[in-house]
Amino acid sequence: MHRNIKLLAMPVLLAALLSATAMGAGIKKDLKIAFLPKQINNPYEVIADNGGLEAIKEMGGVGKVVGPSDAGASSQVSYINTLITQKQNAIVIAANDANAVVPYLKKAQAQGIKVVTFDSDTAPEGRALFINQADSESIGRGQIQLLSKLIGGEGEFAVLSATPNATNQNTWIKWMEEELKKPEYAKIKLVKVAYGNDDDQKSFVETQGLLQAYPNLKAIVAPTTVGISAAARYISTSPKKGTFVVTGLGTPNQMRAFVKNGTVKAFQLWDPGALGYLAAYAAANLASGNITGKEGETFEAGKLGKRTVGKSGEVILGPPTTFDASNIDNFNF
Ligand code: RAM
Repeated sequence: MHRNIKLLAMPVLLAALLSATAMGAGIKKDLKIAFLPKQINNPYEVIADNGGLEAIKEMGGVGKVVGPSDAGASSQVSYINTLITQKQNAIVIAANDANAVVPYLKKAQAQGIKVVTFDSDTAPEGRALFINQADSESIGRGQIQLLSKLIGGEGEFAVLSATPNATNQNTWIKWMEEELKKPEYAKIKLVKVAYGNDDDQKSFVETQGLLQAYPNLKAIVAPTTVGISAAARYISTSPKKGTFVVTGLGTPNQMRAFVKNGTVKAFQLWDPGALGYLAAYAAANLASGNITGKEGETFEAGKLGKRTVGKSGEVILGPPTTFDASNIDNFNF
C-alpha cells in the first residue's frame, strides 16, 4: 500500500519538478521587483511592463510598475529614490537618459538592490544587465535596408526620433548613419533628425514641420512607436498618402489601420511583452544570487528558455520582425 501511494505520487512529483524547472527554479519567493518604464502611458512600455508582471507572477514574486508621464532625462529620479526607500529587491528600468539616472541607480545597487535596464540602457555602471530587444547594430542597419527598398534606393528622408537623450534611439540612429555610408545608398540622403519626445502631439507637429521644411522629402523613418504612429496619422489625411513613405518601429496594433488603408507599407519591431518578461526573469535571477551579470553566465527565463549573458552584461531577446499587409494580422500586440 505504502509503495503504491509512492508510485502514484511519482508522476505528480515529476510534473511539479518539471514545471518548477521551466518557471524559474532557484528563484527566491516573494521577490519585490519594480518596473520603471520611460513613460507610464506609452503603449509600447505598457505591453513590456505587462510582460514583466506576468513573469513576476509566475515566479511567485511581487511586481509593480511606477514611472513618469514624460520621457524627460531626469523624470525617473524621484521614482528610483522611492523604490530604494521601499527596499525593492530589483529595479527594471528603461532609461530616459544614459547618465542622469546613474548616480541614483548606483545608490540602489550599493544597498543591495539589483538593477536591470531594458529597452534603453544606461552607462554600464548603472546596472548589472541590459536586456536588449535585438542587436542594436542590426536594428539600425535594418531600418535603412527597409527604407531603401521602400523608396527605390534614392531620395531625401528624415528621422523622427523620440527624445534627444534616448539611449536606444541614439544608438540606432548612429548605426543608420553607418549603414548609409555604403555605396549602394549613395543616392539616399538623411536631411534631418527631428525629435517628437515620444509625445504623440509633438511627434505629429514635427511631422508637419518636416514636410513643410523639406518639399522633396520622400520618407520619414521613426524608430519609435509613438513617432511612427503620429507620422502615419498625419500622412493618412494628407494628399501624400500612398506615395510618401512612413516606416520605422511600431506595434502591429497601433499600425494595423495605417497598413490596411495604404498609408504604411512596412515597418519593424519585436514583441515588447517578451522583452519585459525576459527582463523580469533576469532581475529575479540576479536577486536570487543565480547570476551576477558576468559574460557567459546563463539563466532560465521561463517560457523563453535558457539565456546567456553577452558582452558588457547584454542579453538579447531576438531578431526583429518586419510587418506588412501579408503578415500583420498574425500579430496582436
Ligand atoms: C517607443 C520608445 C521605446 C522604443 C520603441 C520602439 O515606444 O521610445 O523606447 O523601444 O518606441
